[in-house]
Amino acid sequence: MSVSDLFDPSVWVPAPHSEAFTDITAHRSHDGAIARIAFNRPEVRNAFRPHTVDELYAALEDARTDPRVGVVLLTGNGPSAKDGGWAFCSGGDQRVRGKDGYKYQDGTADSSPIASARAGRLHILEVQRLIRFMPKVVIAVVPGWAAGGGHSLHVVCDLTIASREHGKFKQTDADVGSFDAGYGSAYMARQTGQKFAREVFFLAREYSADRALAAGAINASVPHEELEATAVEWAREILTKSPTAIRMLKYAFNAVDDGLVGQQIFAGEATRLAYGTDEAAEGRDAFLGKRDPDWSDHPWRF
Ligand code: S0N
Repeated sequence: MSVSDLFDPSVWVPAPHSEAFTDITAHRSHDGAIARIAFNRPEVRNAFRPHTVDELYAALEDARTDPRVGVVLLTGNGPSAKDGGWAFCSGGDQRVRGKDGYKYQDGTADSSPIASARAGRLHILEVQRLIRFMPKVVIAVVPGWAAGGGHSLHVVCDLTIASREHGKFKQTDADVGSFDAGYGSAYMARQTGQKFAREVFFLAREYSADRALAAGAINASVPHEELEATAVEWAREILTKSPTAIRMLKYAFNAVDDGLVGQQIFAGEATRLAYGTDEAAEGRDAFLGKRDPDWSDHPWRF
């Protein structure tokens, strides 16, 4: 079934557990190596409500833990049946934004314990962290507007490929009294430099895909009709590489901006690699054998 005008049904099959999704779609390539996850609310420029974020998190977590998946394409279905407009994502659904955050519309009474426990959650930030920390390459595939929290999502993805004709970038946060003071802004400044990032946030202007490319904010601007095919091509190229090398490189790129969490994640991977050495096995075996370890086969390398 075609879920979007750019979706090629010959490339994709439904992802496991995806049947119940209402606000997103989730697919896998036939060999399972590429995940395609798409916002599916084109009538509101793919804005996310809390339920959308829950589904997005579940689909990304599924891709993270699926050993076949090496690359995730995050995109937006379209165009809008209303006016033909295209969007990657326009951020938080302003229609359900209350005084203390975005509200679920599942009929739960505001006075219930669950409603008060989840009030004020901005759990799109949990999605950002999942994208940031998953040891797989996440590519933002931008067929139209990337605005507000949707702009932040493209910033946090590892790579961004946009439609030359319809890809548009705009950080509306300050227009609507919202601010992504984390990855959306500070990490963007790392990518493009402070001056351009401050301009994007302070003026909330609209930027074309070509302008974003020139600013170093995205990786490629390609003809609209070729957008998803190009993303699949990039994914296939990445999939020819060593999974461990890609994993270590992603964590190395992250570490410099992620403080002790970045160091912890990179260090965990280093420990995991070290566990595979004879030297580490000697330490374990000596403990289990109640003897002193013999490091004589393991020189102090320089
Ligand atoms: C995307 C824009 C620029 C597109 O303009 P265009 O093409 O002129 O279309 P419109 O006619 O404006 O829109 C078509 C229909 O879609 C509805 N709509 C669009 N965006 C939203 C939205 N975000 N929420 C609800 N509805 C939306 C329009 O209303 C219209 O509907 P109809 O046809 O019925 O009139 C333009 O639409 C635009 O500027 N959209 C708003 C963008 C925005 O301000 N988003 C919110 C920004 N803030 C967040 O996302 C905060 C949440 C968040 O993610 C966060 C929170 C804390 C920390 C970090 C973050 C983070 O940023 O990640």
